[in-house]
Amino acid sequence: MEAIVTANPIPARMRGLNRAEICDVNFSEFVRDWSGRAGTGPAPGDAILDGSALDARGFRELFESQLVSRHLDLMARVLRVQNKVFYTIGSSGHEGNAMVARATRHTDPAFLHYRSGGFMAERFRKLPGMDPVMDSALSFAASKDDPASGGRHKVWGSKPLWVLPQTSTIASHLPKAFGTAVAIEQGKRIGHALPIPGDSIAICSFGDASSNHATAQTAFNAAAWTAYQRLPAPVLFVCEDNGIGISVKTPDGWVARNFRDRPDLDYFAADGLDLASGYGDVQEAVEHCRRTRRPTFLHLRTTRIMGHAGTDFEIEWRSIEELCAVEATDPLLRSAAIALESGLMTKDEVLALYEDTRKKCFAAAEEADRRPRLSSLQEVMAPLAPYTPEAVAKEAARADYNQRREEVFGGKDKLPEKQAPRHLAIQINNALHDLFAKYPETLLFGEDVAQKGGVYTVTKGLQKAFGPRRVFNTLLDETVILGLSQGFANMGMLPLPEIQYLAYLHNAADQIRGEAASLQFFSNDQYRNPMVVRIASLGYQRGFGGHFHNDNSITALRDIPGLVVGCPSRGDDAATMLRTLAALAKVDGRVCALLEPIALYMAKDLHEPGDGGWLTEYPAPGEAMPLGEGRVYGEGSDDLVIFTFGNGVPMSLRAARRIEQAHGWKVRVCDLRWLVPLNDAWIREQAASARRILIVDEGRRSAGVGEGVITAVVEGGFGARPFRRVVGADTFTPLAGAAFLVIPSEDDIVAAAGTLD
Ligand SMILES: Cc1ncc(C[n+]2csc(CCOP(=O)(O)OP(=O)(O)O)c2C)c(N)n1
Ligand SMILES: [Mg+2]
Repeated sequence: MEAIVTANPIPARMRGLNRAEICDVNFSEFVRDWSGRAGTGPAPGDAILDGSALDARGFRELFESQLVSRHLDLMARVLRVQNKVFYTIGSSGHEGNAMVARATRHTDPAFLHYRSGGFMAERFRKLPGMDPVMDSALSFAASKDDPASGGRHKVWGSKPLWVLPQTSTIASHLPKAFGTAVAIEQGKRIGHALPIPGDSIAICSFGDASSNHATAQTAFNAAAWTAYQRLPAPVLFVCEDNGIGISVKTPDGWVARNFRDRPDLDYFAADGLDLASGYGDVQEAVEHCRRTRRPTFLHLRTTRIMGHAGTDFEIEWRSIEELCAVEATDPLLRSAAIALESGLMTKDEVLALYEDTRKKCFAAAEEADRRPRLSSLQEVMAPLAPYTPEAVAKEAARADYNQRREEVFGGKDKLPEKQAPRHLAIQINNALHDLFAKYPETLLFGEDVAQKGGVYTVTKGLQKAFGPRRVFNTLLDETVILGLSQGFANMGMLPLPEIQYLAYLHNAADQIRGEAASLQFFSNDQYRNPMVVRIASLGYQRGFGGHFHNDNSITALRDIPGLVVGCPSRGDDAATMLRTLAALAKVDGRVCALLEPIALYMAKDLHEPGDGGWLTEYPAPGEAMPLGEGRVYGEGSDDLVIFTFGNGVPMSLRAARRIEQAHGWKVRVCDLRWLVPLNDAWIREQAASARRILIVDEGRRSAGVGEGVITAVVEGGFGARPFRRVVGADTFTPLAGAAFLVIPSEDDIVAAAGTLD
């Protein structure tokens, strides 16, 4: 589109610092000064302009949505300085994204760019009785009544409108949008009752600069990888291209060049600055995505006026000529021109609508400012980690799927609880079979999990038993695995993703840290993405060396708000823990991780070769492990209490024997089992009667689990007892025998106990 306002010579008024004010005045002046020929005024069902795919009614509504979006921005700039509004990243210049909302349905799940205010306003039309102005104003004001996040963030979000609130991390929502698209199709294939119509598509919008991000690229790649195999992935990627990211310009033509010819990512372009000409192209892209179920890339031309945010004084780093030229591409000027040109509205009507919308936005903002804000820590955290212990315990112990499990295991006599004691890998495998029998909406996926049954055969037989629709290999990308998990969860399924090694979780951790674990918080618990992420973890492996297969960093999981992390050391515990994790996911929507100690997968003996001391019986359904409950070996032994987990448990039990022999002490070993959150009360209870305390933590020294245990002990008032920590070094793990130098050994435990004498 050509610039509508000529920027040369630039009048003094337009050289001002406050570009929001200038853009505001530009609109009114533009309308007042408009001197084109007005048409006769189309009827509601007529094309707004000759050749446009948009009718007059549609245009009028889109124009109104654009104005709502614009005036919310202008209001935010004014009221921010009065501390009535707390967010000024706006949608000005992007209002044409309203077309995407119009061409889609309110049941198409949407993951939106922070500039998709026009989309949001338009989507509100899809359900009767909803008010985009008030709802948005409440979010801008961080009001407790904000229907999207309950005052926790200014987000575009709505439960009834299927807009799942996004965080600020650019591009991080693309993998889950892809995941949601796949989930719509997968849900149908496994006979799962979807919460939305079966021909829905997933929509996500993002900026031009964001399209370069690794997290975005991985979603495009995964979508194309899927489509290449003729598998459906109905995701509409909407790139709102304004040519800039904060202050860095996207090279001219880069987005088109980068995406136009990508195989299996179908490219459409639309002018988001012009409703009359853009709408047909938007519609075409949407219809293509819905009909073909193929990943579709809609390149939407936008512009950015009023800076990146209220704090971005563009005039300080851009020439005034350039600024004015950009402002002249304001899509609202074009919409006003269309309204006038078509004869749909008079100048007075346009100006009245403009001012009326302004009034509504300010009135809503003032009202929102009078509403209560979050005022206590308890209120803030209420939706973060819901926990209903009784319901979880009941669900975890629910055992009404006997018939199904008999089929799965091949008859009553073959049920795992009727078999001889087995090692950890087998019991996890049995427990997974049971979860699949219990929950028909369970899916297990990851790298090598299907035919091969995982690197450690923990998932062996699952695909055979439950089919390739429920157990499948993904492409090699942890970000995508976790994006898929969020997608399946969004569609009401229970994902059990596997991360092949703990080191490779760190590679994609933001998908849990910033995304999955934050959804309940930022949606005020209206949206949940429950999952149980299984991760092969920790050191002490004799067969497979090196850092990345022995990673022992638990710290990165310890401070993720709301996450639950369990770490079983033996097979029966793993089975009952898995039941509880699945119940936490089902009942309270929690995001859970199970750290499976690789070195214990096959461990059979405890003290002597052949003693079978680390084999356990399979707990029959009906048994479950309460969240936070540890296991005590040597109840009543008080001379020394060892707190530990994972590999530390059998090591400490062996060391305990030696300590008992050397010092004559009675030793109690306490397996924490639950690492996040730590059960401080239980730790204190165990510490209360301890004469000496030892902590055996195979994780790293800094900020590891051991620090949490010590804090609980000291805060419990037991800090005066002699205590010591045996803990991994703050280092990467070397290859071969040297690996054992960096993590606690049995000798280290015995020696540390000796210092407590
Ligand atoms: C992962 C990440 N890195 C950096 C930022 C800081 N940041 C916020 S917006 C932005 C620019 C985004 O530009 P673009 O994708 O073009 O969107 P636009 O703001 O232009 O609509 C940056 C760098 C962020 N939010 N997330
Ligand atoms: Mg941009």
